[in-house]
Amino acid sequence: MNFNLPKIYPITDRRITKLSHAHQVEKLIEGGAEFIQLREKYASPKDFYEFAKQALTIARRQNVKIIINDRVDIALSLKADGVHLGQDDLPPEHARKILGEKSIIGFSTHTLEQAIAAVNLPIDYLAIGPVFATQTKETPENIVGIEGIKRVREAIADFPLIAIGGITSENFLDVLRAGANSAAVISDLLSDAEKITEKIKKFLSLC
Ligand code: TZP
Ligand code: MG
Repeated sequence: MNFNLPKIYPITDRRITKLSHAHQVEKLIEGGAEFIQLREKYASPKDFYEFAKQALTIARRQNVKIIINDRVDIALSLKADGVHLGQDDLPPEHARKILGEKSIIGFSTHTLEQAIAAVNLPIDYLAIGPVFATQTKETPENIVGIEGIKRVREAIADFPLIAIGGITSENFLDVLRAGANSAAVISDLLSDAEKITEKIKKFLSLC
């Protein structure tokens, strides 16, 4: 792994914040974020490209890494730091061919079996979730719980593992203690657009 995976991995959401990705990135960086995913489920690829371009301009000034959700084409054309793919997206081996060795590729898994299979893919980290109930994903898979994180950690040795889904500053440390290297968070960081910076500082103060 040629990058540092911070313990908190914020993911942007325009529906929750009513803010542009760039503005969210600005607020998250102000609070100490170093590694941010841009997640855009509703805009056209054309608009997502423009949103991501603006967000990247801000992130690059601060040396913050930007991962693009779903869209290998956008990550490639903007030279983003990487891409995050789900089970139904372009498979990681094809994304790797397109993006090259230096790009960061993350991959979502929702069961122990998927996580075990994922460690053989050309990816830099895997995500397991949803750990807890979440309102953010439109059709969430079954909850894996803290026990699910522990089982995945036992099965994958020291492979970089991100937990996602329903993570808050209240359960964050339990998630890390269960074996996740990092927690990806949307709603608990973003639900009050005025407090994004404050909220990420709170997470970081717990690490
Ligand atoms: N994948 C699994 S759960 C989830 C995604 C994208 C949503 C996480 O959002 P929140 O608001 O942190 O539960
Ligand atoms: Mg996806």
